[in-house]
Amino acid sequence: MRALLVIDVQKDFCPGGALPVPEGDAVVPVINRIMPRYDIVVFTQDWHPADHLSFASQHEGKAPFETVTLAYGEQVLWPDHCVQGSEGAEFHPDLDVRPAQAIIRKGFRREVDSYSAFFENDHATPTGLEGYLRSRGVDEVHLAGLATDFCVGFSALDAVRCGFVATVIEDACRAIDLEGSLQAMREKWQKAGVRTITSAEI
Ligand code: VGL
Ligand code: ZN
Repeated sequence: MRALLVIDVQKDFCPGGALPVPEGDAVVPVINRIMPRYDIVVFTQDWHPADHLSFASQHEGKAPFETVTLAYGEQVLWPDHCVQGSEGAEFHPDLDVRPAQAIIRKGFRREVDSYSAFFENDHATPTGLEGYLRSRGVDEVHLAGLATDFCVGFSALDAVRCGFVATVIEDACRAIDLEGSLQAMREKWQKAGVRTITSAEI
C-alpha cells in the first residue's frame, strides 16, 4: 500500500497568511491532481495553542526567525501561525479535502514544536502516524505540501527512520529557505535515502 502525506497546506503558509511560504498556494492544483493515484491519503495540520513556545511573541526581546534553546535543543522562532481554531489554521480553500482518510494534528503541546508528521521536535514523542500507516499496511509514502525544508523535509526523514520507503514530490512542495535550509535538507535526504521525483513521474 502506498500513502500520500499532504503536509500543512494551510492558509497561514500561503501568500497572505501569517508565515507565508513563497508560492505556497502553487502546490494546491498539483496535490488535487495526484491524490486519486494513491491507496491512502493523509493530511497533516499544524495546530498550535496561542501561547506556543515556537512563537517569537512568547520570548521577551526575540524576533521571528531568531532561535532559542528549548528543553530538546535549538528551536527557530516563528510569527504566530496556525493557532488552533483560527482561520489561518484552515486548509487552503481550494485544496480538495474529500480524499483525506485521516488528518493528523501536530504541535499542539505548548512546550514542543513538531515539524515532522511522525515525531515531535524532541524526536521521541510520536504523533501516532507511524502506527496508523503500519496498521493499514502501508510500506511506501510520498510527500507533498509545505514547507519543503521544514515539515515536509523532517517528515520524509522520519518516514525512512520508521522503515517506510519515502519519496518527496518536488513540484508538489514549496520551501521557506531560511539561511540555506533547503540545501541542508536535500543533503539530509540524500544521506538518509529519501528519494525525490516530480509529479509527472508518479
Ligand atoms: C512549519 C514552521 C513552523 C511547516 C510549521 O509546516 O513547515 N514551518 N511550523
Ligand atoms: Zn508551526
